[in-house]
Amino acid sequence: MTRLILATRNAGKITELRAILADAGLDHDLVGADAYPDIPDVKETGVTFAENALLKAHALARATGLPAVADDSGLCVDVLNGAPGIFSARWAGTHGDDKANLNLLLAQLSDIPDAHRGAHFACAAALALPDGREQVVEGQLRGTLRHTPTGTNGFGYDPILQPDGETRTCAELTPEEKNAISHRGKAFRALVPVVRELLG
Ligand code: ITT
Repeated sequence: MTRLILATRNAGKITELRAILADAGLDHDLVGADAYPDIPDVKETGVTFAENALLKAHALARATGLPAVADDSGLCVDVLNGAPGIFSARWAGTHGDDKANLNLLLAQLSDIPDAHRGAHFACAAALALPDGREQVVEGQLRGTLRHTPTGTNGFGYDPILQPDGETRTCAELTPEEKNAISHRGKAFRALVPVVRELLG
């Protein structure tokens, strides 16, 4: 069975990726980057989701000699011209402090009425092989930002994004419901045929 590295240290993402890839019928041996603790974190120096996803996937593929998939994702707010965007994980300063990031964003948008609270989650999913071959695909989930966080599922900004056509936030959806419509679900389902083509 071909081993495939999931190049992320975000536990919420690893859970989602395992479910999305298994549901899509990918029967590769999926291993999280946490299985390789000695490999240093890659600096996300790209200026697009796609560039950063490729940086992460290539770094892990080079370091392990195994094919790697990575995503770079974030929340893009219309009235902030797409911010926090690629800075979503460190919007309040500390990388991965989901609560501080969400609270800062809510404070910044406190005067913005519902009609102007449009936003989307974006995800670029990348596959990199040790020989340097690469592919990247993207997915989005459009919605509206709530004024107060609701729900306990998921991670990051899930408690404030209400997908279009839904009455609940992403954090009130079951994992299966979120994966079926999410930016990450769309991007990784599009990546599966690419993985099959390049890895067999
Ligand atoms: P890795 O780089 O190790 O994959 P990370 O958390 O740093 O983990 P990103 O750089 O891609 O990942 O940042 C993604 C951030 O965007 C994440 O921390 C959340 O704040 C937000 N985000 C992305 N997808 C999300 C989702 O499905 N639900 C809620 N927030 C999400």
